[in-house]
Amino acid sequence: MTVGIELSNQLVYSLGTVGMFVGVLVAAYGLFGESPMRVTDRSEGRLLYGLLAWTCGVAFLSYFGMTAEIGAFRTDGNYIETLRYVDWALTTPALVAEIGILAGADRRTVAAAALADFLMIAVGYGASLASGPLKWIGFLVSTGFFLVLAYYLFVPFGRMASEESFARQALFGKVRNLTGILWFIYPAVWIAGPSALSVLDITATAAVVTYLDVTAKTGYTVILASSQGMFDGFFGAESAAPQSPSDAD
Ligand code: RET
Repeated sequence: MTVGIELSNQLVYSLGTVGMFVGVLVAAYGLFGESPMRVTDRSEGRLLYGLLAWTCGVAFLSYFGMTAEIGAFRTDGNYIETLRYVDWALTTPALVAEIGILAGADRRTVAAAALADFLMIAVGYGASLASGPLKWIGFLVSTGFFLVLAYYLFVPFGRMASEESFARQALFGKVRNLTGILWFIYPAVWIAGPSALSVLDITATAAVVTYLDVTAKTGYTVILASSQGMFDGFFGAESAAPQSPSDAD
């Protein structure tokens, strides 16, 4: 079925595919290579890179599929990308879990935050398909789950992270703030775009969401990798942080 996608939409999604591929490469190198682990021990570092490889890998496939116009359809004047929601449902809980692991949170708390995230996406998808008042009720319920998630990120995770090492607290702060701030743009774009008011057209929405997604996934992966020391030495020896007092002289 053709849905009338213009070339520029496909261009946007191809750029997204490339952006996610960069994330896959960085995460795979962290997972399988001999990259340093400055902030975590090796087994936990591998777990974090593994979750990011999954996150960027699923998004890579999803963007590839969206470039090929798979799973997109129109209802009631709305335009829905099914692959996008499948990607988000499978990967955003992994990003949330990763922040919880960095905070040193217990499993129950991490699972509760990841569940709130999953429900936010699932109900959001339902709201995209619905029309009339049901759409707005769905939007409000999804936003409610989002606020629960934000509470977990800033309150229990923040409290638990304060007992961790300084390097870990710094990394936790970076990815938590990236997530906490960037993710608030998604519901605003959802309202403005073709899922609801259609003030933004399909291509403009695709461009904004692709930019947000690549930052939330590949950007996140690069932040983790750079804090762990993967890029030390790439930009000259002087930018490499000293490992121990004996390395400093
Ligand atoms: C929806 C619609 C309804 C209300 C809310 C939403 C939130 C979505 C978010 C998505 C984050 C996606 C990420 C993807 C990375 O690739 C579902 C748009 C609150 C926060 C980070």
